[in-house]
Amino acid sequence: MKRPIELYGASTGNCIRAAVALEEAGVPYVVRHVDLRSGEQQRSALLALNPAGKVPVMVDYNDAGAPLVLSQSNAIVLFAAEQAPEKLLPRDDPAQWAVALERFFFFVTDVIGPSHAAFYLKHQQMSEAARALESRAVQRLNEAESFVERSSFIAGDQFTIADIAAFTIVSSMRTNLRELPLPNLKRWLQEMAARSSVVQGYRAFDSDVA
Ligand SMILES: N[C@@H](CCC(=O)N[C@@H](CS)C(=O)NCC(=O)O)C(=O)O
Repeated sequence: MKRPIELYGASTGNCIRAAVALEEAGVPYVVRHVDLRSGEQQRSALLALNPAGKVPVMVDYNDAGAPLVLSQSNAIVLFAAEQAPEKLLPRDDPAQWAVALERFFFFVTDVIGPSHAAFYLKHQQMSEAARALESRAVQRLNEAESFVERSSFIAGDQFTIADIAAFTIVSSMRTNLRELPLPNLKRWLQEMAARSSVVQGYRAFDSDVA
């Protein structure tokens, strides 16, 4: 019998994003909790899988020999999209496929990247640089309002990997957005929060088995 996919992680945006994608694709997985506060990510068992000592880490014990180990949340999202063709990434229309990828990378590189760098700088006591990067990320989120002005989802009328990349980061930045007039992005955020894969993805790290 095939061993289920293992998802090492904790209740953080990057890990939840990976869990939401597996949930949405209907891929069975088992959660392996990593206690970041006690530094479990630096212990040998996790370092053997990801020498960077970070989570999420996904291990797929497929039949093809060596297990597949992925240690980037967004690679796990793309992996999940491959497991459920059409569900997370439209394939029939090349233009829709390209827009979904473009918006996925918009969030990965223009919002998640700067926002994580800002978090790092803050912890390095570089508050001014952190604020500059944070406001850059918020500025990009203002642009995302137009994505959902005329459609239900970030890349059109279908839920895609772009919604997954967007959700955890928009959700974690919602206090920065409170005063901003972004009615469509806020409506989208509420709808995403109620989506079953999102609810399950958030719960994944509350118990041992998802
Ligand atoms: N680019 C990676 C970032 C992974 C990352 O920064 N993980 C954080 C939790 S969200 C972590 O493991 N932090 C623990 C540490 O750095 O010691 C991804 O998207 O998966």
